[in-house]
Amino acid sequence: MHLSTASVLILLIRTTAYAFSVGVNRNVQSIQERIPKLKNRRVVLYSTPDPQPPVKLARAKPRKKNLKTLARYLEVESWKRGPEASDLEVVLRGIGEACKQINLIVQRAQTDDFYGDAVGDDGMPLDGTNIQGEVQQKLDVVCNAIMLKQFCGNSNVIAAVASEEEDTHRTCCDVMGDSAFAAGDYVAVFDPIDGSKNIDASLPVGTIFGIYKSPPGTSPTEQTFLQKGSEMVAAGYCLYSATTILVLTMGSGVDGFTLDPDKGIFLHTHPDIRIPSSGAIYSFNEAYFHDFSTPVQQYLNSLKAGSSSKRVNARYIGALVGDLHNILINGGIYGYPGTRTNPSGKLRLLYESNPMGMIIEQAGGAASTGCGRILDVQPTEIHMRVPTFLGSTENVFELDQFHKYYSEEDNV
Ligand code: AHM
Ligand code: MG
Repeated sequence: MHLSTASVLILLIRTTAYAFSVGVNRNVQSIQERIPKLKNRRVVLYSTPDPQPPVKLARAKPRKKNLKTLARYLEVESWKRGPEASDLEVVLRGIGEACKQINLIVQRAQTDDFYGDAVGDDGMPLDGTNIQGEVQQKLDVVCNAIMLKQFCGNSNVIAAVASEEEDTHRTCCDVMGDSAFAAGDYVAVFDPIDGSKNIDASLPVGTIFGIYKSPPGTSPTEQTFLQKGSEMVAAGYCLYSATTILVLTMGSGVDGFTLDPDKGIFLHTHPDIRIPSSGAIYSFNEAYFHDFSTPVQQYLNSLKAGSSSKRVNARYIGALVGDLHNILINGGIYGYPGTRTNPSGKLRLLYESNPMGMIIEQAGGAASTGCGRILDVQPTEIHMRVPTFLGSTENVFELDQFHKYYSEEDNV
């Protein structure tokens, strides 16, 4: 029999390995003889590993932080602030519930059909509305209905509402179809689902709201809603993003509450939010650059040219709540300026710029039209628009200086 060199080599390796294993196993016996504790144990020093049972993946069980719930926070605040805050406590608690419902709808937007007109099981159009989700409706209509129901039906605090989704303001009697809902001392403004175009691409969207006092003893008219933002008693937003967070102010500081996905409750994760006094982020839709006014163009150019003290970063989600939350946490400036075709810009004063302005100011930042404080603008109609710049004080101040300088130059 003729053996090749390779075969000889393999034979040699196998023999050596066997001899080694025999040697090692003898060694094991001698070790066991010398260490009585090991006598009846299986000791393996050299062998191929036994097949292991499949690894059980432990379910990630994070330890919960010890955080206050939104309900508890509101309870304590209302105790600290007195009767007016007790009214707000009920309303803000209801907003928390509405945000939870809208959050679920946003999460189901890709898998459930919320589009098109309401239809019944037979596919025929329905004229009624059903906010429970059994009936297919447009997503913004469903979210609007949720907010209406929470504001008007949850308590007797709110007397009337104005929404981005409604042509005019509505009394709570009208919303609920019942004259029993006429008694509230407050009115609410809201945008149920801002940036809803983002939903198709699974990007962030948000809900924005503001609350005003209604003159006592009168039933609210359109005039009741045309109060300056500085008169607001509470404002907030809910961001539906990587986490769902509710940020609110009752006129002394800003607090944030993250929705705990396991417990389904908002927890006080962001006590006393303060915006950095300056920041690197600028958040503008620069696609409209050539349509912006000269001061805004010059400001943006100066940022990019690095003439500002810090290096800048552009971020634009296209949903005010998402963009502004980023600025609130990290610092910088959000801007939706007027354009040559729309000199007042796109954002609505009552239920977008004012509530966001109040939040930003309460967190230590600034809210400007470029030519003055947003919260000082006298509204003339419910859906009025206003150029909007919100963010860190130093950034907004710098933008305002460009407006001042260029308007002075125009007047020379
Ligand atoms: P909407 O209320 O119709 O959703 O529009 C408001 C949104 C804001 O959230 C966002 O900042 C802005 O529109 C984005 O507009 P644009 O696409 O023109 O940049
Ligand atoms: Mg909007």
